[in-house]
Amino acid sequence: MTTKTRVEIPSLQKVYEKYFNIGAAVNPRTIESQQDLLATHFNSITAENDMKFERLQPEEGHFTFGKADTLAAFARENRMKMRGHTLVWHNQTPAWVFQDSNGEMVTRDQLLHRRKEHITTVVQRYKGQIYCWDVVNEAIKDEGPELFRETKWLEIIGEDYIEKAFEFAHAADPDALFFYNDYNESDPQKREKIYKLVKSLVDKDVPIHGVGLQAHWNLVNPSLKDIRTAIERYASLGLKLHLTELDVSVFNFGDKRADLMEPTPEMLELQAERYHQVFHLLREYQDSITSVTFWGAADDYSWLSNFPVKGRKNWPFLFDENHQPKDSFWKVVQFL
Ligand code: HAH
Repeated sequence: MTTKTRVEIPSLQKVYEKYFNIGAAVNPRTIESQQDLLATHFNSITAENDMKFERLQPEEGHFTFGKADTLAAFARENRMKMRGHTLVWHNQTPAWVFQDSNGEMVTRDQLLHRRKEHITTVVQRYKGQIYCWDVVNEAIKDEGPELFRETKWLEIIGEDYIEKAFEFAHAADPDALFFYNDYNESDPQKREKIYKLVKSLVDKDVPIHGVGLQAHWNLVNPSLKDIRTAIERYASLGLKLHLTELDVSVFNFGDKRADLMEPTPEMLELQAERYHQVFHLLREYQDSITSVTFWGAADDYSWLSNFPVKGRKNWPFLFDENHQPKDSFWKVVQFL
C-alpha cells in the first residue's frame, strides 16, 4: 500500500455541467478500449464513422445498423446524449446513390426520393435517442467566390438540396435539432460564406436549429480573434452553436514532418496554453454554445494519426495514450 495521496481527477463533464455538454467521437473499438474514460468524462457521443451514408446503406434498400446500434446502446447504458453524424455529405457516400441500374446518372426526382428514404429511415430509427443531427456536412467551397462545393448532390438536385435535407429530417423527427456542420469555420472568408448559406436557410424558415463548428484546430490556427468573430457571427442568427469535432493538432497544417515518436515538451506546453485560451473563450459564450465534442477522447486514437499525413502520430486531446490527464486537461478544468 502506498501512502502517497493520489490527486483527484475531476470529471470534465461535471466541471462543465453548467456550461455545455462534453462529447467525444467514438467507434466500436474505442467504446471498449476507452470505456472508463468515456463514462467518466463525457456525457455525449457522436459516431465517428458508423452513421455515415456508406455505413448505414451500402447498397440500395439494404440498411446495416449493427455498429450504429452498438454505439447507441453504449450511450443509453451510460446515460449519454447522442449527436447524429451525418445525413448528407460528399464523402463516404456510396456510388450507387447517384447512378441508375444502367450506371447512368439519376434524375433529380430519383435522387430526392433516395435521399428521403435514407433520411427518414435513419432519423426515425434513432428518434427519441439522437437529439440532434448534422444534417448537411461541408457544403461550402473552401476557396474562391463560389458558395457551394461542387458535389453530385448539387449537380443533380440543385442548390435546394440543402433545404430539402432539413425538411426530410424534420418530418422524420419533429422533436430533434438539426445542424449545418463545416470545417475552416473560423476562416474569415469561409465564415462569411457559411453565414450566407445558413442565413438564407433561416430566412426561408427551413427547420435548422444550429451551426456545427468542426473546430479542427492546431497550436496557432485559427487565431482566437477569428474564433471569437466566427462564434459571434453565427450566434447572431439566433441559432445554437456546437463545437462538433474539436481537436488541437500539434502540427501546423502544412507541416509534413513525420518522424516524431512522442510530442515534444514544447508542443505539450503550447497545447495546454492553447486549450486554456480556447475554453476560456468558449465559457464566455455559454449562452450560445450548448455542446463541445472532441473528435476522439485520448491520444491513443485520433483520425489525425492518418490525416493529412498518413501514419504520422498526433496527440490532439486532453488525455494521453494511457488515458491520463495532460497539462491541457488541467488548464481546461481550472477556470483561471
Ligand atoms: C471531418 N472532415 C468530417 O466531418 C468527419 O466526418 C471525419 O470523420 C473527419 C473530419 C474534416 C476535413 C478537414 O478537416 C479537412 C479536409 C477535409 C475534411
